[in-house]
Amino acid sequence: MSAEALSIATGNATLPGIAADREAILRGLRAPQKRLSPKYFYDKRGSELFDRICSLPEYYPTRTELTLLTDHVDEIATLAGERAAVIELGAGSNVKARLLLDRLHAPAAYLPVDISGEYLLEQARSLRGDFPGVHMQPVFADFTRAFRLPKLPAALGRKLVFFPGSTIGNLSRHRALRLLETIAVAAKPSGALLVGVDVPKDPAILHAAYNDAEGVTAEFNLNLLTRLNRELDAEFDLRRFEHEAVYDDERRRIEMRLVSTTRQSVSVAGMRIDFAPREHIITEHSHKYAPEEFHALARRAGFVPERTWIDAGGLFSIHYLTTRRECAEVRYVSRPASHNATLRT
Ligand code: AVJ
Repeated sequence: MSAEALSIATGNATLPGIAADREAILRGLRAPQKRLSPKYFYDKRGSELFDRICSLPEYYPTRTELTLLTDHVDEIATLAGERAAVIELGAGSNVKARLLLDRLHAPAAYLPVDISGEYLLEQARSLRGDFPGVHMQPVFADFTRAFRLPKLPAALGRKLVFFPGSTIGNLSRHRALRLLETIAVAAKPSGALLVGVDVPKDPAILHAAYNDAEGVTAEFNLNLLTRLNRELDAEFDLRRFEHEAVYDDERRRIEMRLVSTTRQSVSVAGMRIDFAPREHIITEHSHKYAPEEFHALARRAGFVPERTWIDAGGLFSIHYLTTRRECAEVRYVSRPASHNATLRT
């Protein structure tokens, strides 16, 4: 175990918290359709609530993705090759990274990138003692904006960008394309992307996943208001807002909302925000992609889809893509027989 201090590199975020985003947040709250970015969910408490969501019986993505990763990690290791540098976007909990670092072939570096600074450091610290040979450098950054990656050690193998959890689903289809383009450029010439993507499915399954019986998702959603109260000097009364999550079958996305149960005015950072009865703030979109749609998006961004793994239930997918243009064939592995039933056109 190394006693050396592990410090955070600054990607683009500097201040902890949301005070620096005051203008953007107020703009969202004053728009005709009120909205808040889901990136603000992840203060310390929000990150902890999200980890609780991940182990809920209704929330299938995390355990399905972890099973897929566990089942295919040796093939992923072969594809990634020796001395890979793993760059994880939206790192959060270190469970998946631990699995990768355990099984990759002599991984050289691990750079978790996250906007939740405190949680990022805690998770990286608990990893580093177990992987003394891996250069570890947490990066405090909002990856939806341009950020600087710290210098990587010499004699690296491939850059492997790891983007699990269907976090990409938070972005609109257009912005997902832009982010994939950025990743492709950053990973060139021989880089790869391992990305977890949620897929369209029976709306009842989706509804349950975002409206759990225990109410943890509701607490996660409402915690955003608690955070605004604490960090932006807001005065939301949490008893006058409720959680709602609806699936839009046509756009293939979940929309999470905070619904005002009454007519009310709320002061936020000195501004007055008015709510009509049942008016809502959109707090999150979670887009779902059938494999073919994701491949098309990734190709437009400059990636070549090489492998796609889907569980037998057709619930979740992980894709391994490279920035090399030579290998064109996509091989489906464990493609469920019922797969076409989950496709939307
Ligand atoms: C972290 C964006 C993948 O969309 O499923 C879980 C966040 N929100 N439950 C998702 C979330 C409500 C999650 N992502």
